[in-house]
Amino acid sequence: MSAIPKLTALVAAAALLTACGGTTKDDAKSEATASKGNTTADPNAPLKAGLKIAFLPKQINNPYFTIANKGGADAVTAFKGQSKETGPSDASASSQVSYINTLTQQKQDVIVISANDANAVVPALKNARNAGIKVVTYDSDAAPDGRDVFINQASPEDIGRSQVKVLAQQIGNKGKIAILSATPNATNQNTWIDFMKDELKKPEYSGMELVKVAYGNDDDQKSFTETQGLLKSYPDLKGIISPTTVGIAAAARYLSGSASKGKVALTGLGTPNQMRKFVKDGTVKEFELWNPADLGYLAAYAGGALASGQITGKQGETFQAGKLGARTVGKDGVVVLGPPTVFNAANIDQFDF
Ligand code: RAM
Repeated sequence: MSAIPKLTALVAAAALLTACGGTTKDDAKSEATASKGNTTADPNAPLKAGLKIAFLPKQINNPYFTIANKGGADAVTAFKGQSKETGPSDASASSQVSYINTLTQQKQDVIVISANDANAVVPALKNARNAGIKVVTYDSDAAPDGRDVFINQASPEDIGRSQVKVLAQQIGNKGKIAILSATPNATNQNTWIDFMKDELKKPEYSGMELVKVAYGNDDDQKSFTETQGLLKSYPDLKGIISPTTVGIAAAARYLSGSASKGKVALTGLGTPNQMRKFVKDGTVKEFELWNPADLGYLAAYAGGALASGQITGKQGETFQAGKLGARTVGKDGVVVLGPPTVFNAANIDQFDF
């Protein structure tokens, strides 16, 4: 039951399609089908042992991804595969392409990627899929033809709207606010920000004005400087939403050492371990996050299920995700982890990640 003949057949099929001139939409569709192996899901297929699963985060030096990929590695160990993590040190749009190409050459069975850009990674991911590699996006999606399934942390609508609600409560629904995001291309942050903007259109927020979306590029220093810049440009700023763990930690560090501490509200998405001291010193009242380890764990099991033929990425298929139980593939190949946790002074000490 070697994977090699299968792979060779797939590569040959892909080559045939390319030879036929895959330029139209229909051709593109059949290429996608070819890369999915044209198989039917068999939920009872055993999870293969020895699968090679590679995690490719937005960037490697981000504590959020360190936690997520540790969760992923634990899952891979549990089903007797081999995992590794590789990736760029910056989260710029095309920084992941060369890593995808290397993983393809290495004949990994699964690439689990948080895309820095929805489109820039797609040609390389398509090559990987045509070589028989299963692609799971997690955290930040790529365009659907670049992947088999997307493991979404939580409902993007809930993530976006709830952060506006939390901030509004803290500032009495009044005043200038800003968003400190990750990179301008980040699919996940941009989706959440669209929902924030939509939420802000509601009459109860008519007294609030979004004055700027700043980008800290998920770089600690840049996020710190951008926060400083926001307060300089808008001295009457009342609040900041930072939907990135790197951004919120840097913004909190800036605020906690400035005259704005306790005066400018800050919320967003952060890890409890990075944010604990800023909750304790009164800089931050409340923020949210899912457990990144569970996200990586679920992504690993989805990769294992794809590579074992348990699922193909179609809506309605189900697979077992270890301690997270049975999971179902939803619309557009999306699997949702679950609702995030809200952290504040009352509960933050119960969490260690
Ligand atoms: C940062 C990254 C990641 C995002 C979290 C909330 O670590 O931008 O993509 O999901 O924040």
